[in-house]
Amino acid sequence: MKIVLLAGGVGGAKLAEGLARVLLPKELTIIVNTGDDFFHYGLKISPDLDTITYTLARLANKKKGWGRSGDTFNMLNTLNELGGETWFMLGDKDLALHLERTKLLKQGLTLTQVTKKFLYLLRINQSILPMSDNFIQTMVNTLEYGNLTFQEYFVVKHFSPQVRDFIFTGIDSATPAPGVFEAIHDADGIIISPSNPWVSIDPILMVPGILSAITKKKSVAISPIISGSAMRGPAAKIFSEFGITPSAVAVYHHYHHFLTGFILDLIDKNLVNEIPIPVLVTKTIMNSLQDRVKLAENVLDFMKYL
Ligand code: FO1
Repeated sequence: MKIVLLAGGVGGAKLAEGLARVLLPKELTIIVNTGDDFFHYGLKISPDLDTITYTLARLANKKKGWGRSGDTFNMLNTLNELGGETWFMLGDKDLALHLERTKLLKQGLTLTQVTKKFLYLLRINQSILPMSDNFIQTMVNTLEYGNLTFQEYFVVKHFSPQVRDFIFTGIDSATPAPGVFEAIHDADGIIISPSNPWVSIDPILMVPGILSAITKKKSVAISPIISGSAMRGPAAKIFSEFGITPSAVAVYHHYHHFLTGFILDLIDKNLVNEIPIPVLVTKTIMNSLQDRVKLAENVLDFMKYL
């Protein structure tokens, strides 16, 4: 079964790992959000691409959900002694990847080509594609500070400011990365990972052409909100700030215009009747590798009958 997974940060990476254990490498393409990307010390940082790549390479720091396991922070500590910016914690091994990516981009490679090169070197056989090779940046318009970059909002301000709106700068003139349309066209199904609908999934859907391509396919979404709250991050808080009661039903409505099926956690099984399309009720909380594999298997079985 050929699957395209739309993924952002940690929630997407966990399901990607489960699917990678169940599907053949060529059956899984992951289209990754790049709205979190930013320049830091002149380096082009693509956090969600790195989280997914490190996870499939089994190099990810599972506890933090970003960066590499077993990394050291000598550069950062020295930067601190020099009075530098240390709010974005770059590990020494992680830094090497940002240095190499920035050099390759400056030489004229696209983000897709750079990602493909890293996948080859890390011996990852699944396809991981940025949503676009164009630079798209998620700006968060907040009540307290006006426009913040995503990283300023998420890391510096710990997503505490009140969100009024999101602006995905550069998205209107962006095109999907090479291979994105083909992967969606050839897929037997599309899975929307339990990532943040607002800042991880919406940017992917808003790249011109992607939503209409997905609408033609069978698609399912796993709710990132369970009994009204998110496992981590600001998803539930943002729903509230937009005046929407955070729940799995709110997530369904966020995607309802294209979804074929929806996946709810066992805790929310009482919400089934509020969702007018086929629903799978299963354990969606992924702590162990076994949880990730089991969820992947259950979602794929569910999709077979849609
Ligand atoms: N998130 C944090 O909350 N604090 C950090 O210091 C931090 C460093 C970091 C370094 C590399 C990287 O790839 C991601 C990093 N993240 C950090 C996560 C980052 O903010 C991403 O945007 C999240 O993945 C949100 O999707």
